[in-house]
Amino acid sequence: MGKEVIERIKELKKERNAVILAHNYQIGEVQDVADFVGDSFGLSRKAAETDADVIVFCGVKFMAESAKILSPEKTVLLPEKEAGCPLASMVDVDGLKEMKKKYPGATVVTYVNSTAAVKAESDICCTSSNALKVVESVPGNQVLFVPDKNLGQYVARRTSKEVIIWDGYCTTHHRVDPEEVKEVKAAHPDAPIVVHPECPPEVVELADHVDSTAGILKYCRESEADTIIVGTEQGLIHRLNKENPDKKFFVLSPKLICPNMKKTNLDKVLKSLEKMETRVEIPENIRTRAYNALKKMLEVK
Ligand code: CIZ
Repeated sequence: MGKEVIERIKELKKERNAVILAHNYQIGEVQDVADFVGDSFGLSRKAAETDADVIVFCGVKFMAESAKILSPEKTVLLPEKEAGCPLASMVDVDGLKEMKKKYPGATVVTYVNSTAAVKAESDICCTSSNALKVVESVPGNQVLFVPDKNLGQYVARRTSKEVIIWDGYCTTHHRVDPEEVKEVKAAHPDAPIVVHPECPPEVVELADHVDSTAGILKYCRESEADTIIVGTEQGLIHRLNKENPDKKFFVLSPKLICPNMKKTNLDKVLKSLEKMETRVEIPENIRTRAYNALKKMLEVK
């Protein structure tokens, strides 16, 4: 059954001239069938460089939107239409407009983990790896950082700018408790702990390294340690194990499972290609403004 589904996905992928993207947090078998595995913005950029007509984005909705923002001429499909992101839902355009009125001098820096509509209302986007650099690059001393408060805190503690932080959080990373980190440290005293900046600041402070998923992959590749504790969604462990067969990886907490990321499976990928569903569409006036905010981020040196 599994093999048949994979074969059918491969056939249809050719027929449709499609490229399959899987986020680092997807289940292993979905990662294994994908053309590219990575973070949401990196994947969107890779897909834009291909001559594919169709992008199947195995991830959550805001990620598929990012692919559409960069590739408006391609059909972008989200295999599981209910795969949302609680963090992205914690800010809407009206709320953001209110905050902009309250802080008219602030530059709005929005994490890519946000809807296209919110990106369109922003001055510039950032990822979890370039957030500090982006904040430092913008003119003026006041920044409104949207929507992740933990990434916002991470930046605020490392910049002299005034950072007004939106009260959003990733419901998966935010659950990690500093007590768990202390317990894991005691159990594996020689293993470095690397965490995502969406974790609470008290967890970040206890870590040996803080980085995006791409940064965690690099750290683990280059580390001389044979055992590493990883504080991000557990889907990343699949890729870490594949790329580093001689090392051992443990997820920092059993709570690090994103239910939305686990909604996509091979059957849904196949159905998506068969029925060409669910198409992600963005009104052009929103797409171009969101594109500008992403483009500005790319111009930061
Ligand atoms: O944008 C992404 O892919 C996310 C959510 C995290 C990361 O650090 O790659």
